[in-house]
Amino acid sequence: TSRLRVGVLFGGQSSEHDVSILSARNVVKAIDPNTYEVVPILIDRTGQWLLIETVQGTLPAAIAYSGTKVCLVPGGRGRLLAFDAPAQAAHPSAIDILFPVLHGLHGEDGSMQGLAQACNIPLVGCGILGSANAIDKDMTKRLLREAGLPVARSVTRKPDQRPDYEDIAAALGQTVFVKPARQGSSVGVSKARSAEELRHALDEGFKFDTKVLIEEFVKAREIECAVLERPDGALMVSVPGEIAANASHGFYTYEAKYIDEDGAAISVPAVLPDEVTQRLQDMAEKAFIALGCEGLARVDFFVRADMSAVINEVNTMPGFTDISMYPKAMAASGIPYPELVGLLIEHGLARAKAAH
Ligand code: G1L
Repeated sequence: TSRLRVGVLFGGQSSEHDVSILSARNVVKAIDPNTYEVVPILIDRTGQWLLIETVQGTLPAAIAYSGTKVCLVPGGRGRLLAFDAPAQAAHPSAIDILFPVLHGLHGEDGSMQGLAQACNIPLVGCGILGSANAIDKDMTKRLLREAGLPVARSVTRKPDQRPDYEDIAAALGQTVFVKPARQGSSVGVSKARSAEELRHALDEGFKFDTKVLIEEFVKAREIECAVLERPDGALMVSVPGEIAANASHGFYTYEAKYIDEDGAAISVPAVLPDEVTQRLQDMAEKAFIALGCEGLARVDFFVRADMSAVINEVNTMPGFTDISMYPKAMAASGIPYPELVGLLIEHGLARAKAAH
């Protein structure tokens, strides 16, 4: 019997291209070679898909940007077409499931999930709805609020709806954060404590999106829970982890969260009273359901000194190297990295089966 072929899609046209390659190498190493055959597909910086040759199933440390140009066939159940190849060259074998390891542009906003759906191929992780809901901080907050979950106060603004600082300060306090609505990382996020700073913060935010959130400042610890949907549909929530405060930034920069992630900045489990841990886990599960997430998501909280909490965001493609928060929190909850990767693939396959 031949092994199922897992298409690991990585790279991408975003600033997080290199992070994606690092994560993909971790994922590939963790996939059980007895059960699955890894088919690495790199999206290069121009958006081109390249089928990468592996040496004994291992992705090379430095990816040479060459390979066979391929595309997925709409309705093709994972069939790949090679193009720009010699006419006599055989097309590569079909893949059985797509494992996206992509950030930013079209990776986690539902686009890639829609592509998988249109191509009739099973996919690991959230589907179109959960991805699209979670990528948009405005939609996320509306859905969480409607589910009775706590979120920070905020207003949403378009470029032609620039607010007065006085009105904002009256509604949300002197210090506010401006965030692009649909940006996976902290890119374009800034703090404002005056009319002048608010103007600059909005200019900055609107560089990245046509919709920004102006949010109250919440003085709090950053606590995160990993949620996993098992292949049978049962939800499991990890112990909470904590991101250590970064004194020099005051909030988490893209670098601090993804690249300088040396394990020291993360502590799992977070030190919290048991009843708080339970309350956060319960909220994490409800948030996962409220947004229509599937497979996995990381739910991020702000927890104040009085132990009141708000949900900051939900990430459907969290950091995923073996030292990232999601895998660390799952490992601390009894699911080591290779088992986690296996469960996610099984979940994707089981969901596709159930849909037919
Ligand atoms: F497919 C999963 F398992 F859902 C999945 C895919 C990708 C989980 C986490 C990630 N993460 C990333 O792709 C990354 C954004 C951290 C790499 Cl850049």
